[in-house]
Amino acid sequence: AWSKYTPKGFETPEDFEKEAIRHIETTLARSLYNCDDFATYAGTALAFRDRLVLDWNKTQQEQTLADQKRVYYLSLEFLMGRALDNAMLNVGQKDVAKKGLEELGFRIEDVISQEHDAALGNGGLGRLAACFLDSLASLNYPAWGYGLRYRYGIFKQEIIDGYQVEVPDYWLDFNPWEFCRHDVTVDIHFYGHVRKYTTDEGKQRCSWEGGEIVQAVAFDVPIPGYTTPTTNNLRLWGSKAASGEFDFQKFNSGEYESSVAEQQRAETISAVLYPNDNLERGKELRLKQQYFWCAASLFDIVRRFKKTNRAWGEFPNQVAIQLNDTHPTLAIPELQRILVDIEGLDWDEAWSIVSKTFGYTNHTVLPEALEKWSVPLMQHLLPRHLQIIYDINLHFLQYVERNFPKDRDMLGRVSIIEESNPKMVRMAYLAVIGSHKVNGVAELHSDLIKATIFKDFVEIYGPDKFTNVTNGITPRRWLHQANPRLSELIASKLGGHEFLKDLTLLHKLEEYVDDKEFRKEFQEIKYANKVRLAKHIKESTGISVNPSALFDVQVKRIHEYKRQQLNIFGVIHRYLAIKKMSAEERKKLAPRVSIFGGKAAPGYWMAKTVIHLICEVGRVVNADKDVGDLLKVVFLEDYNVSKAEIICPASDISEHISTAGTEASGTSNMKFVLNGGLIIGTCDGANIEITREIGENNIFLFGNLAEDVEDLRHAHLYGQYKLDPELNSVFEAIRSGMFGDAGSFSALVNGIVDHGDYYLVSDDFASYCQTHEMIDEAYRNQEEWVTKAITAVARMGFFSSDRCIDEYAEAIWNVEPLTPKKEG
Ligand code: DL6
Repeated sequence: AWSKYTPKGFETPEDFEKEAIRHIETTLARSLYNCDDFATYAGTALAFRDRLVLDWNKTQQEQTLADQKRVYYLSLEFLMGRALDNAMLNVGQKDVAKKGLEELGFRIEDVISQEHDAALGNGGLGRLAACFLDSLASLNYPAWGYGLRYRYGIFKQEIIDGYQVEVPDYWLDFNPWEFCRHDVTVDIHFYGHVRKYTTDEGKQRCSWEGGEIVQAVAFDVPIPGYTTPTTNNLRLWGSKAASGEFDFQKFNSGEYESSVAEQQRAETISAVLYPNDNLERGKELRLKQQYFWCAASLFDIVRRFKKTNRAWGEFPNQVAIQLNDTHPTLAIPELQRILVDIEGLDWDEAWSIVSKTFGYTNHTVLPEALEKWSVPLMQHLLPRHLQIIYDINLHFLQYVERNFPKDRDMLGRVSIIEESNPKMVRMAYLAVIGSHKVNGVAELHSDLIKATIFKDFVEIYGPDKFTNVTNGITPRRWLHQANPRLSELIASKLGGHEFLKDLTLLHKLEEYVDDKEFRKEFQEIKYANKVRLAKHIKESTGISVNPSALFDVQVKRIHEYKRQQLNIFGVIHRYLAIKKMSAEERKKLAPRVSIFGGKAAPGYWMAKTVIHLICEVGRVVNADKDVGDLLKVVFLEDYNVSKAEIICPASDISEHISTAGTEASGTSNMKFVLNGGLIIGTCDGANIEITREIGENNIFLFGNLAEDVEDLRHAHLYGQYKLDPELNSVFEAIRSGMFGDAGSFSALVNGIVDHGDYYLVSDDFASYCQTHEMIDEAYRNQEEWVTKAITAVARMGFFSSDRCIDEYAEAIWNVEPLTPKKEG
């Protein structure tokens, strides 16, 4: 019944106009005669926000009344992108707004594009959290997201003279989507010392004293579900000085700078998102961020639970907390501290509650991304938590010793404390020990964590503690919003938009795979999306590309394991081949546009070198008249969610070519296929399940398998390393200075030639290039290509984030949806 839900208000475009104009004139104090796209965006956003707020309040009331188990999703990143388009579509009122805006003299696309992306994340992990929030609300789960309200999201990337330059992303000038809850604050404690004391009942207790206090302030963001009144809450914490104002005495005595120092120090905690993807750097401020957010969230969750007056033993029946990677692991000792030190529970009783409450999702096996914190740093910042971690470890190691008395080495291997210098706290181990379920994010990845980083823990706890939930994406944003024409075409064949709530319905599209009109329309939509991207490329880079060319896209964070270097070496190989081709051969070749996009972490020099090489290759190739439209190379600046919405629908082929075993899942692979693009990929992450679902004939797989990677690496280091001859020609071209100063790229080349080729670029190069030739060949046969693309779309039903959320709800959280009450 709720799929038919339409919220009250805006029954006509005039209704909407009235509200938007009211906001423009009163809330924004702007005259209608002086109203530009931005003011119109602001008025539209505020008008829609009013609608959301009514449903939001009601949802919160109903959830409180129902008093059933809730999910709390703790994530240091929520890569939300823009909210207005999503809000309009989810409440089913975009058409009304479009007409209303037209009547006011505005184009809805121009208005929507005024919004600043909410870019509080680095890449896949943060975007997954955003998709999950959409699915949780759309499926009516009582759920809250908890994160940090960074004043600066991920930096903006500018490309200047072929180099990445980072520019701060101040996104809060005008943000109508958040509500500051001045009354919801939590005091967060840092530093100080621990005092032991005996209670009146003669029990030994600990109290954390001294140190400093910073205040957490709640900012709430409504998360509307699709065609349901359920509007959940994302609570982001901002930091400020606990004393509130600056030090007046210091100010009066002329110490202006130090008078505001405390305030500034406090505000620094939530100031910036760390811009690293799959890399941890162990900075004190990052640890502060983590504790600040975990402590504030836990306080809030416990406060809500205590209002129900239930016994503590019921906590895990009311509360499921999901840890998005290890970043929120401090929530485990924090809950133990609250229960033992503040609420006075015994250790074992508290631990039984804690370990039933948490679930932990692992998103990487890359060693450089596994979090470890130095013991001295933790001792200094969080002295009581370090004690609790040591006690958790002691109990755990005693258990291990009892159960595996013969394996003496096991204790050292599984200890939360690594006996290095300095000693380190292994956060992933703490997360495993403190959670009742641990999951990976694609089948291969979930198998790998069991076979590698958590092998001992599988032995200790048994395999049932470990499970898999393959990632997914929300079809509302990644199909309906990003590709409205395709969404409407599908709806016209499936008899409505139900597939946006049950993506498996897409399978019915296979009936239309031979339908001439459907195929034609499908192709026209792809072409129109390519024209839209070509326009964006022209406007942002000045490069003209032919929309009839094959668009080959790789957009994601720049990382050696994702292998953009393999792609650009392949492009150079293609360029050299074209230069040698006869006119006849050239005629047979499908023109190509190689499109790259993605940010490199500011301190990741090798990734920045890869960006520079792509830009330099583009500079040379694009200016080569002899090559013309046969090959163009584009680096798109500042890849983000709203750009992905333009790019994903416009690809013919996209690249998901990580070294096998390194990409936990990948989610853009799903977005591209759902939008009618084919993919070239390695047997890695979710590519494997995509292949299983859509069929081997509809994907271009290449390269070595995960099980062979270790042996190959070993052979590189200790055997005879043989560089692929075609790759060698590419390197010779680079060394010749064909793409500018060869010295700039020497480390990139030498890493492969002289330093072990850790990412197996050379091993996979031949099969990569051959597979691209197969793609050329396949693309020449447009009829077959379209058949593949339509078939693939029809078989993508599995990859909805709704399916993931239902799996988490059943296998990990044990949470039921709450169907909203009908108005009556
Ligand atoms: O699970 C979401 C996403 C996966 O799709 C990517 O394959 C994976 O690389 C990414 N992992 C991280 C890990 N970072 N940390 N910590 O971002 O997660």
